[in-house]
Amino acid sequence: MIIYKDGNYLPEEQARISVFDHGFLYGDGVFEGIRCYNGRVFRLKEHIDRLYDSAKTIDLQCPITKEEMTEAICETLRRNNLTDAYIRPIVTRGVGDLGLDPRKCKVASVIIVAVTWGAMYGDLYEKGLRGVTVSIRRNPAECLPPNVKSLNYLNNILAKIEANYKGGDEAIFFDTNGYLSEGSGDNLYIVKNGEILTPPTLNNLRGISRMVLLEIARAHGIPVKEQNLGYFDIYTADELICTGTAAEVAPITWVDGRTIGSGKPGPVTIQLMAAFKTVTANEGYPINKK
Ligand code: PXG
Repeated sequence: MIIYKDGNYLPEEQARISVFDHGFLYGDGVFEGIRCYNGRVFRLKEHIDRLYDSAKTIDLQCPITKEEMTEAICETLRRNNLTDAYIRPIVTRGVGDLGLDPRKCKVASVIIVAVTWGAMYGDLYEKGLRGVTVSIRRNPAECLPPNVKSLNYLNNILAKIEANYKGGDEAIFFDTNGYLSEGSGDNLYIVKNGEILTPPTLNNLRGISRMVLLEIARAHGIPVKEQNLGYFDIYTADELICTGTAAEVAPITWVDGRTIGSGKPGPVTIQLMAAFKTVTANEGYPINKK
């Protein structure tokens, strides 16, 4: 495996970070998760824009331009002979001392890892996932905005741990006001009476797959509303859907012991899963420019 690090393409064993990197010491950094389908990187510009917006929010200067980042991502895929892959660009604060002051870190570090990663949930796309509403709340925007895709994922990991021991495939987060937020690594939607309802993005990550799902829904004439939702809306939904770059589009058919809708992936979910597949198979930034 070849890994990009700070301008070099290195074998995995040589791609090392310092124990004084604040990404490691404090989770001080940002990242993206991107997929490449059939030699084309899906929504690459949107992912790179979000990476730089995450960095800007935490006052982190990415040492390479967006154009250089685009090229480094494509070159990492080419050097690994990958045409279908999951790509993880990471920007860390860089090497400092044991104090948390980021001014001690003179240059940020950029790492890009690309791996083969098929459908994340296996046969659950047909069976449906088990969702668990967790007691831990999503970080509020006034503390750490969920819009920042930071290297500090402990909030999400605590949710995942709780879902794991309660027998779920994915956690369902609420915010500190009791409104539906998102999953540990995906955005959530309910289908009710033929409409798609999803929370506004102040309390969750502005998912790129979310943007795509809403575009597809509108193109198929399915009405979409962004509004605050609660437990009641989850339990009484006709269908429940989650989306993410890793998860793609997946049905949730069980939550906290309640069957959602028919207990099987519903018609709107099935339609959107198929449409999402078509879009990902046909769009994207080509890694080999002619
Ligand atoms: N919310 C959160 C908190 C995420 O981390 C999404 C929503 C979906 O966003 P995109 O842009 O991918 O549609 C994410 C994405 C995993 C995993 O293992 C998931 C993500 C990142 C890293 C790992 O499930 N996240």
